[in-house]
Amino acid sequence: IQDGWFREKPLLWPGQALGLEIKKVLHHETSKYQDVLIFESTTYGIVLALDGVIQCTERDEFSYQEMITHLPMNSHPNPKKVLVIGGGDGGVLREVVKHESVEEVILCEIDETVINLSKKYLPKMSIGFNHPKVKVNIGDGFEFLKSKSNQFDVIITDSSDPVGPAEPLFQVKYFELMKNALRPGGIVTTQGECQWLHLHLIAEVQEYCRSLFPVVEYAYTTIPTYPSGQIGFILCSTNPSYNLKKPLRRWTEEEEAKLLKYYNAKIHETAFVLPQFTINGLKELERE
Ligand code: AAT
Repeated sequence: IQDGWFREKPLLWPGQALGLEIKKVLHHETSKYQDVLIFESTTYGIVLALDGVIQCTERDEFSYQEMITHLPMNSHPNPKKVLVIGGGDGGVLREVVKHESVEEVILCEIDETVINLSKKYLPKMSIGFNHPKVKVNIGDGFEFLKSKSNQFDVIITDSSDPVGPAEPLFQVKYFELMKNALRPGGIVTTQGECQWLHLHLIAEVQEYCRSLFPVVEYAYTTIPTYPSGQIGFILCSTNPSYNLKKPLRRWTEEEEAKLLKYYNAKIHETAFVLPQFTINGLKELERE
């Protein structure tokens, strides 16, 4: 925070940093796990930042939360049990319960402070916690998964970046644990960082996903307040016949207009179409 502006701490994207003008700091503390800042911005509504990195803003959160949820959910024929790792603001929960097939959704967030502050300052996202199908577990997602097998149809890892508490969530062992926790035909999706900045990381994660899952795909969305205005998703399926690039289930256009602000069946398909520098870069890195 300097001269009334918030500036991101660019550990994973050196040389660039997004700035947002602050109207008012609402809360700032160091929790057991991370530095937690909530402020009102002049143009993006309320903002949550962890360890100096923006996690969500009221103005553009729907792009990320809808895409990370509906890409896997609409690729699954009948998702009943869903697990969300991270996601302490509640936005992904809000999206998951839009699917009527869902019987139970468990959220495992490491930092209770994020949940409590989101309930106080981010009501449009934390509304997700109020749904009767939702159960909350406070703890490390990696540890939580160790005791789970054959339980979930969809697992969504809505995690922060791989520095700090989310570091284990980008390791191969974590993907093995997720695979083991899936029921037959299950799908996992994880926050997949940014093509402009992290091709190395994307290539590495994709490579070990391919050693575990028969189907691995990369999709992305646009979002002004994440680094370089884009964030990706890595989707993996245990069923080799699934085509994650096409929604298996879809809402009608009227339902889309009512329920959604970013996702629709058409954008589901285009989200997997990658620019040539990404295709070339990933191929080159795979050869290394
Ligand atoms: N929907 C908001 C987007 C996020 S929030 C990521 C959440 O993951 C945080 O609340 C954080 O406390 C939680 N988290 C981090 N590590 C773990 C862990 N090991 N187990 C469970 N939860 C964890 C992501 C924004 C992406 C930002 C891109 N630059």
